[in-house]
Formats: sequence, structure tokens, C-alpha cells
Amino acid sequence: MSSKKVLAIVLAGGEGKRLMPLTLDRAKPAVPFGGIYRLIDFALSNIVNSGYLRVVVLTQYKSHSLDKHIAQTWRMSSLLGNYVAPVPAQQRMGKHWFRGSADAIAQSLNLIHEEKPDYVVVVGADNIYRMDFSQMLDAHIESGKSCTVAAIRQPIEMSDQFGVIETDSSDPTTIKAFVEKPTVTEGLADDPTSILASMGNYIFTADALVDAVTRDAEDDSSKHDMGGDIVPSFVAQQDAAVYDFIHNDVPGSTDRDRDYWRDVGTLDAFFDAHMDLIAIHPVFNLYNEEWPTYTGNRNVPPAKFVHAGPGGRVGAAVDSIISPGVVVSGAQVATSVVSPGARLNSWSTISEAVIMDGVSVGRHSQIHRAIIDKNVVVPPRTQIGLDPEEDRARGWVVTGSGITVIGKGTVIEP
Ligand code: ADQ
Repeated sequence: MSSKKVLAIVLAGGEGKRLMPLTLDRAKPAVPFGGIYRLIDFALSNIVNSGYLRVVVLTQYKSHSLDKHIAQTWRMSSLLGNYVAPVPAQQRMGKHWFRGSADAIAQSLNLIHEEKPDYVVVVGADNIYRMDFSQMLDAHIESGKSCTVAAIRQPIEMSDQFGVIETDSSDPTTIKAFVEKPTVTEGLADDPTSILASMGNYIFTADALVDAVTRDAEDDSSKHDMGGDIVPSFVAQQDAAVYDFIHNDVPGSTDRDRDYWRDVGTLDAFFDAHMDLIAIHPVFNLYNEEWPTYTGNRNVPPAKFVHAGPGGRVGAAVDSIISPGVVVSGAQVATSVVSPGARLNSWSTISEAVIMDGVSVGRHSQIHRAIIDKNVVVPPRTQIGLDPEEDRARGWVVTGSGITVIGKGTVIEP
């Protein structure tokens, strides 16, 4: 690992419109994930496991639960100068909040001036993956460029969701072109069905980043976006390198989950990423102790499974993640992720579902292919996810692939 001084910046101000209603009153990086985590825990765990212990988290939109989570979970000992600090929009460049993600950095340049790092690692906060940024830093230093963009192959039909990178075979590490969210019709030479997508993770030589965002802040024609404006400005000067995620080797990874990376920006992707966790041979393995994913320790009792008899049913779960503090009382759970404090009562059936904190499911209810946000009360004999038309008529969100989503705290009419 390089002994250079590194500051990590987590961009955590995204609104997450496409995750509504889960982002109705929380920032996207604070959305719960995987039973006991929040999305930002994956980026922060990668940073800390990479050995970078000075971290600022740039927040803006509905940041209360994010701030609380960071304060409770990620406060590090300041003895060695280590910290994870949430920083709200500073309004240093006029009375607006952050415009784009580059403006968030421009407004917080004082943090870079104070810390005087050699390199700045800038990462998004809403992807699920494991990555060792110290390996990417070694490649950044070796490339001699001022900006390095992490990249992964993605299906060509998803090109309009990503920054798309072009290189040429004579010099495969220099980025020749970078276009933010284009519609691409021609794939890679060796794989026409794929494009090389930016993962939204960057390493900059610190002085070059300061120059670029300072110049960008004064440019009224810019949208002040990292992918849309800052990266292309380095590419235009042939000063950007690509780091292919395929070369990143995180300790304890398996062949199955080594290149796992998922952008969970939509409800369907968010749901599918949960199903990835509970697959029998998980494509993303939470149980890798060599590269742990950290989160808050909540002091709740162990999960309990009750046979609610006589005449009742065995409380059971299979192919599922059941968090501490859950009571499965005579309910049958399959292929689901259940968060702390959920109460699942007799004769109810829950399958292919994401059940968040404190949800209670009354007797004889059925839940299938659904995401139920925190503290929702499901009364007895309720059906969720069985009839999309009926679910929509009740005011619930139903996604394109038929996942029903019920927002935080909804008390469903019996
Ligand atoms: P998007 O995720 O669509 O694409 P963006 O909405 O800017 O880009 O979000 C990137 C990260 O920045 C997220 O973590 C978000 O929360 C945060 N963010 C956005 N605006 C912010 C602001 N004003 N202040 C602080 N944080 C902010 C990006 C890249 C693409 C790349 C995909 C990969 O732009 O090139 O392909 O990520 O998912």
C-alpha cells in the first residue's frame, strides 16, 4: 500500500428520485439495505478496509437519518487524526446548495486545504460492491495521470445510466473519450454487447482536483457534475486513466463475487440486489470476514422462531436473511430479507420480500415480491404483491417488474 497521504470524499447528496418512496424522507445513501445496513456502509467499509481513515461525507438532501447513522456508526477515534465527518452544503460559493456533485467538492475545498492530501479518492455512496482503493491508487500513481476512473463492463442497453469510457488498443489505460449517460449503439471490440462504464469512483492527484473544480465553479456553462464536467475536462487534456475493476482483488472474495458491483439506483435493482444476497451461492457474499462490511451495533436480542400453537404453525424461514430482533411467530418466510424488530405473525406467508425495521405483519397475511419500508403495519388478512392492479389502486408503488413498494410508516387499512 502507498504511504502517500489520502483523503477520501464520499458523495452522499444524491436525491434518489427513482427509489421513491424509499427516499421520501431520507437521502439515498441512508436507505436501509441487506437487513442491518444502509447503502453508504458499503462505500465507507471499502474506504476503511482500504486503509483510508480520513473521510468526509458530503451531504445535502434530507440528510437527518444519514447524519445520525454516521454519527452513531462511523465515529472513529480522533486520537490518530482519523475521522468520518458528515459535511452539509457549505454555501461558500453563494447562497445555493450543491448544484452538482463537483460543486459539492468546490464548496468543501477548505477540507482539502486543511488536510493537504497527496491524493483524493472520490466515491459515490449508492453502489453495492467490494473494492480495495489502495490497489487503484497504485495504478493511478503508475499511470502518471492526474485522474483515474474505475470502470466495469455493463450491458450496452444500460449505457444511458452510466458514464461511458472509450480507450484504444494502442494505449488501453488512457481514456480517449468519456461521455456521461449517452445512448451507445456500438459495443466493445472484443464484446459488442458491453460498454465500459464508469463506477462513479475516482482518484485524483490533489492539486489537479483543486484546480479542476475551482475552474469549473467559475464556468457558468457547466452543470458542475463529476461525470458530466470534471472527468471530461481531464480527458480533454489526455490526463485521465481508466482502472479496470477486473484487476481489483479483495481479500476473501470468491470466484462468484469477485467482480460484483451493482448500482441500486432503481427499485427493481434494489430488490434484485437483495435477492443476490440470499441466493444459495450468494453472488455477493456478506460473510467475507477478511473485508467486513461495518454498520451500527444496535443491541437488539437474537432472532426468535416460535411455533404458535396449539393449532398454530411452525414459525420458519428458509433461503432468507433474518436480522437480530426479529420474531417469526408461526409465519412462513422464504427467499426474503428481514430487518431488526420485525414481527411476523401466525399463518402469514412472506416470500421474495424485503421487510425493513419494525414492520409488523398480522395473521393470515400474504406478502410476495414486495419491499415494505420501516414501521409499516400490515393488518391481519392483507394481501400485498399478489395483484398489481389492486396494489396500485391502494396507492402503493408497483415497479415495472411487478415489485410492490410500501413507504415508511404506512398504516394499512384493514
Ligand atoms: P449517477 O449516480 O447518476 O452517475 P449522480 O446522481 O451525480 O450520478 O450521483 C453520484 C454520487 O454523487 C451519488 O453517490 C450521489 O448520492 C452523489 N451526489 C449527487 N449529487 C450530489 C451533490 N450535489 N452533493 C453531494 N453528493 C452528490 C454517476 C456517474 C456516472 C457513473 C455512475 C455509476 O456520474 O458516470 O457511471 O455514477 O453509478
